[in-house]
Amino acid sequence: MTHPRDDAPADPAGLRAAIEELRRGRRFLVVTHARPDGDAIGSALALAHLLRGEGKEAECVVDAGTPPDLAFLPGSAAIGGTPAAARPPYDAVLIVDAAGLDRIEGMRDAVPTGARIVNIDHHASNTRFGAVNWIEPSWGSTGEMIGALAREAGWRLTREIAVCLYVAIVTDTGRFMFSSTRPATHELAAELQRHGVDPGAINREIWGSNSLAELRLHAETIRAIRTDPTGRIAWVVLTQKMFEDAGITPTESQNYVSLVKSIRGVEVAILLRPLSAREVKLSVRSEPSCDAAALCARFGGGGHLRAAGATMQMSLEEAEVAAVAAARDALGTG
Ligand SMILES: [Mn+2]
Repeated sequence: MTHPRDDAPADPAGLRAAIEELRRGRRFLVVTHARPDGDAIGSALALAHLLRGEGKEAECVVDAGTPPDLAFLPGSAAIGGTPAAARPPYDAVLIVDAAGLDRIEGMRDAVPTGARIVNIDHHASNTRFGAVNWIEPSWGSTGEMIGALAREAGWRLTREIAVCLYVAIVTDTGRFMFSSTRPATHELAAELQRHGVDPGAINREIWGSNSLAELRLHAETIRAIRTDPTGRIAWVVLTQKMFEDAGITPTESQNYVSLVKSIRGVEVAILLRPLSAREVKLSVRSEPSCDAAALCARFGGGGHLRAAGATMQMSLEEAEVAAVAAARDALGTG
């Protein structure tokens, strides 16, 4: 089986427009989605490092700052966690890995009114909220987009940039194992390794740094998995109490939904955890028989065909019923 050439962007005009914007400006604000994962923080930092390498100013703000488990990324300590950390004016605000402007949540206040927004993202559900939009829905990570941008612009990679991009890519492609992984993904990873990335060291930082408490929470999560009678839908509800008992703060990178998805025969895996009394974070992973982004869109969210999420405005109990019913609908087993 041969693969078509896959390294060309689907939206070359978007890429060119983004580069033009970055070449023209001198001062930039870089923002990404709330509760950031490795792709969000890695892409934002890599873009900021690239711009600084070109003699420009780039500040990063992210809602609540860098999660502790990604604090090893070069430059993460300088990321602002509140809108007040932004110091306008900016020539453009660069928003990465966010499907909609609402996804940056509290950092909307950091974006000056009337700011020129450059939207760089790989979610099919992206709402094209920027003055410039570059969207690559078939690419597995925003990190791959930043890598392609650097190459197209002829900007030099440093070890710092390579580490940030590698973490973005390795996390969002499920360690190069999701179906979104392209030959070009591996080619970029190889280039990043040649720029000083140590894959073993990154593996230890991300997947080999569990505390015993985190592993115990894994065990609790597995214990709490429920399945529907067909065995095609599995879900888990993580309660505040489970986190409190374990003494753990929830973060996006814990990725418990993959544990649920790993059960043979499961086509839709659902993870629910409370954000507040009437706000529940929904995460969905699916087989091609279910469009995860469409499922999450029913609750105001979005994402990718096989990995998506939403913030459900209801109680945890209501969210469980609604999410499982939506999965049954999606599979036609309702
Ligand atoms: Mn991403």
